[in-house]
Amino acid sequence: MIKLKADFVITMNKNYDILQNAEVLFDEKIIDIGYNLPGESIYLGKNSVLMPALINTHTHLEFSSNKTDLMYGDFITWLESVINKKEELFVSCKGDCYKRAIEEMKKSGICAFGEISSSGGDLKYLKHSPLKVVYFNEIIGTNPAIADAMYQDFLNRLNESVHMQNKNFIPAVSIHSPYSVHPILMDKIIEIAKEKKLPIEAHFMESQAERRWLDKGEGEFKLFFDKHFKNAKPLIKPLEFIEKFKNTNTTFIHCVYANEEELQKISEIKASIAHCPVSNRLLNVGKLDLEKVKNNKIDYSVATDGLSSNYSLNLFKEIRAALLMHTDLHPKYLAKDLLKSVTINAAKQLNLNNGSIEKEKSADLIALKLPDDIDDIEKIPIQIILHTTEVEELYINGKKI
Ligand code: MCF
Ligand code: FE
Repeated sequence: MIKLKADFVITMNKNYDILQNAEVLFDEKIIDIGYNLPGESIYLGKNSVLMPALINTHTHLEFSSNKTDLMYGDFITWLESVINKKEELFVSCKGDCYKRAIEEMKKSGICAFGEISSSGGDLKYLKHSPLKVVYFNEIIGTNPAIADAMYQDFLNRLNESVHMQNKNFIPAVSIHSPYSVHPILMDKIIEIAKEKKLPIEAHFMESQAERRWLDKGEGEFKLFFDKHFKNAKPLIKPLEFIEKFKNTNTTFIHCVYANEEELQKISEIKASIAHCPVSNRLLNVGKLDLEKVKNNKIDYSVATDGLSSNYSLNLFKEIRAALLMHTDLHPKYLAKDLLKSVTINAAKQLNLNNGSIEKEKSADLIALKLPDDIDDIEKIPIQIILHTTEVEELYINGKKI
């Protein structure tokens, strides 16, 4: 049993309680939070903060060897560069490359991440990860002639990951996007997810090109599809796509171009959104309208996406970018929301029993220091985001990492 005492304990409970000079008692799970709890306490020091560890809901670690290979600035140009460089990047990401990616996340206080696996090549490097992994086996493919083969390959990868399942490694599924997966494949995979209660992630309405293609079969995606697959047509309407995920735990990634009707549908089926602001900026697709997301009562997480569209997997850097980018929102309240987005909201999306400091939750915690004294707890969220890049301590399942 360990008892930590901090100047500020951010619980991330429903009331967003921040307790001063409080203690947290835990073993693998959180036993109690409060004052004068039994046993010797370890004081985390002046201006210390103890809070739930962060959760990065959406990564693509297979691309972690990318630094200068991919082309930023335009979505379709980026996609072409991914198609050209993917194999090369995957081959060059081996043990050390995964270790570095995980190390960077760990330093920024991440205890768990959602990994989109397109090849399964990452499994052997991630199955013994020190961080919790929710492993999303990705399906991609619109060509009915090879749909069976794609499905079989997907099933093999999924089964392998299901065999690895333990409390820190959780299998899941990902349908790449409405423009890149055949509806027949979507249905089969959603059925499996329902049956096995697996979380789902799907990229959705990331670019203007995707919007035009799905609405009208026009635009840059038409040129892209004409070049790669002759006579392609959009295979599904965006609303129909969302509707398919009813009665599942689905997170739609990006949603920059989702319209009001689609956001309402996402809300209605109780799905959620992952927002990747740096990725959206680098692929130059604009930014998610967080105000509309909130008005529709949709929970969102903030995630880094992969090094395929980011320079870093550090989640504090990501929420700092979000804080600075969303100039239409009040920074004090946005900061509060952003901390929620990478803890309790993210935990819900990944089906994890963490993300808040409450009894019976996994003891996944971080300790960090504010740069100076704070006279009003209202100031804490924004100051944490402005001044934290790496954390002082990370506990996962009650063990210091
Ligand atoms: O989220 C970003 C941008 N949107 C779509 N896909 C990806 C992202 N980062 C990596 N990807 C992967 C995706 O999982 O790139 C491939 C897929 O395997 C694109 S389709 C050739
Ligand atoms: Fe992504």
